[in-house]
Amino acid sequence: MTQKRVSLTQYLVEQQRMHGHIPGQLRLLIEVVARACKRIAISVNKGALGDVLGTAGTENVQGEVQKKLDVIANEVLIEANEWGGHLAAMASEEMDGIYVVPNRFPQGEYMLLFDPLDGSSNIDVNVSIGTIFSVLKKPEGHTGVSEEDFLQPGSQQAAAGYCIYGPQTTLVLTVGDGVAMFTLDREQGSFVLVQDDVRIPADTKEFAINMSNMRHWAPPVRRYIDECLAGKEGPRGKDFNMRWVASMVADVHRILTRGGIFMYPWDQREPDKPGKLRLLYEANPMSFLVEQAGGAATNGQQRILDVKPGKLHERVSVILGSKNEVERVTAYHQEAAR
Ligand code: P6P
Repeated sequence: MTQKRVSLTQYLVEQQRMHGHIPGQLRLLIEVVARACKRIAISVNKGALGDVLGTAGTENVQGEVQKKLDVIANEVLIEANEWGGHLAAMASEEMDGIYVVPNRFPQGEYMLLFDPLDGSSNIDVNVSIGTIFSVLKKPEGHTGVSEEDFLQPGSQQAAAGYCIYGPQTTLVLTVGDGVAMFTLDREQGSFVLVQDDVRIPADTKEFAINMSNMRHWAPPVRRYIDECLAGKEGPRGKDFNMRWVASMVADVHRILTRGGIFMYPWDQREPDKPGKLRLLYEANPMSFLVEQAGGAATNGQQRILDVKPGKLHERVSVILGSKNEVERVTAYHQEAAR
């Protein structure tokens, strides 16, 4: 007798009944985001057949060339979420400022942040990419909504997740009560629970970093990677494997699935930039997921979820994954700072 599969909707309703973590507006928000991800998956899966590859001929706020799918994914998320009455505003890697829900729609108490399609450099070469999203509550007592309302530390997130468009289309979600994974059943057209209570092993033998930047790293990162490369004969006494998909969603999904450490650290190429990845809609949601799965996430100095954002598109150095490894790298940074 095959086990009865639990849909995303049933999971959310049962979580609300058991734990009360998921008020109606938040459940609606999660289901609308999941539906938007299904729409995005359809475009992603068409590739060249859907005339969605290549660049859009525009640049985003980061000065990066936008891929057609970046723009499509952003529009899908805006259109899917703006009418529901659950949101006050949205923020996206692809938009300079916040998107306030138009007056023709009711305003809600939540704010949605997203990287609509992370890993864009992989789109044209058919490597897994994903949508990353983060949910904050609008601060109490504020009439209207402003960019300032978004500048909350990641510890304030009400929910976070991503949808990875790979061999499977899988939605990974936390509302602060562990991490669950839902794979899209294309015949039913719905996300189905495939793993509940995801756990990251505290130790690992696998690191993920872009090795081509080695000469630019700060000493603590260099020390950690050198020790991994020294293998059994070195101070770690074990051999390590390396992975780098150059798609954060794919690298994080591997770590949630089998452990590992992911690093995109500060490097001296642009010393004023704390790191490449964005705090609010990449590092914070991924850090929330990783911590909820028993892992750790720091910027080398402090817990990423404690970082107080100064601006919407702020960047941060990211070290996340298996707890003991993240703590080791962070300790190396703290030793170097002393
Ligand atoms: P690099 C994708 O563009 C991204 O923002 C992350 O998904 C990924 O981890 C990183 O950049 C890859 O950067 O410098 O290795 O291409």
